[in-house]
Amino acid sequence: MEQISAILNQYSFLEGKAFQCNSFGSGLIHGTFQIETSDSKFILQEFNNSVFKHPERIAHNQLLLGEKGDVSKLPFALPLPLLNHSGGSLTVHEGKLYRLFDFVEGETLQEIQNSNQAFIASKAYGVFADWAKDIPASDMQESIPKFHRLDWRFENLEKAAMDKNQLNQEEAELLDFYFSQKFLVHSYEEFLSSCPLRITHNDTKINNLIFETSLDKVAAVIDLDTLMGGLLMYDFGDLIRTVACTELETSQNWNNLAVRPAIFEELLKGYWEGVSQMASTEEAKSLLIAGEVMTCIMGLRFFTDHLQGNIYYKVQYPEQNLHRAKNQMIFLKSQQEQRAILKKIWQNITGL
Ligand code: GN1
Ligand code: MG
Repeated sequence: MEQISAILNQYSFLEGKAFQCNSFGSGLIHGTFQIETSDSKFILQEFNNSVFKHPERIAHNQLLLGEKGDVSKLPFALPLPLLNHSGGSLTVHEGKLYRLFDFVEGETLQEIQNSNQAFIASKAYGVFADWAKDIPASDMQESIPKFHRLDWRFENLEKAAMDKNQLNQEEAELLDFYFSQKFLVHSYEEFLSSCPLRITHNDTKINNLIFETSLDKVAAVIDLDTLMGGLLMYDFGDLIRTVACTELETSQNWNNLAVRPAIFEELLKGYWEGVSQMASTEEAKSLLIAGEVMTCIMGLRFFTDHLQGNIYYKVQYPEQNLHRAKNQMIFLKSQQEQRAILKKIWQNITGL
């Protein structure tokens, strides 16, 4: 408590105030606490700087967003870190870094419960991209370098596979599959050169939204650590990857793992409502392969981590990253098998 008090005292509006502190949520990266005073609530985060090695870049990006964008024009909250005495968003205490946010009331979901939630979730991220379109993305710094570069993730798998002498049959099958995706890397590279750099969230999972308690409206877009310059396809693609699949990314229910075209449709309708005014034709086209690109990226990352001995992702059992990579492989295949159906939906919505 004394520690927390010393941190909170670095914020003028909390100086000397009585408070209660409880650990909060299920986040795996940062330590999270809820702070309650007599009249307000806050979230205090202990920042994990071994995962995010460039906290100053994150702080820079978020400050830029707050300065150049008018957050009050968004139909939901975008909780940016509050500023301490020295005007900084990162507070240092005994060698550790902390951030403080206003608390947003509401609920988080790990999975959607109905298709309208897919629509509103996706629309929120689309509206966010449109809102941020006038902030120069090139002024943003890379909080995690090359984060969604499919070409780089592909090369990393090539290297990891080369360093490993022997692969078992399952690993060899997966490697063949991922190597067969070179064509997808080429399509990605074409879009990378033809699409403008935008401000993207880059981690658009459903649980990075806070819904109002009624669960039919987005109250806030959170987790802005990976916010930086990116392609629209990254944000839309990660929504497809995490919301349009019949199974979670940890599932081993291989036979029931497929894309849900009806959910793809809701996601695209929602995202398109947000971005249709700003998106170029090339960007609109990129949305059709966005899900494949992001699924492939995550498959490559999981598989590379498996070959390297699980150094990045936490695993509950040794083969978990292999299984995650297999899950993403099956989901990617499903999207590619159903591309014609998805394309029809895409044509109807975008009019292209
Ligand atoms: C990581 O930590 P979390 O769950 O928010 C990863 C994302 C992946 C996700 C897969 C910084 O996100 O890119 O999509 O795992 N974030 C980072 O579950 O690597
Ligand atoms: Mg996150």
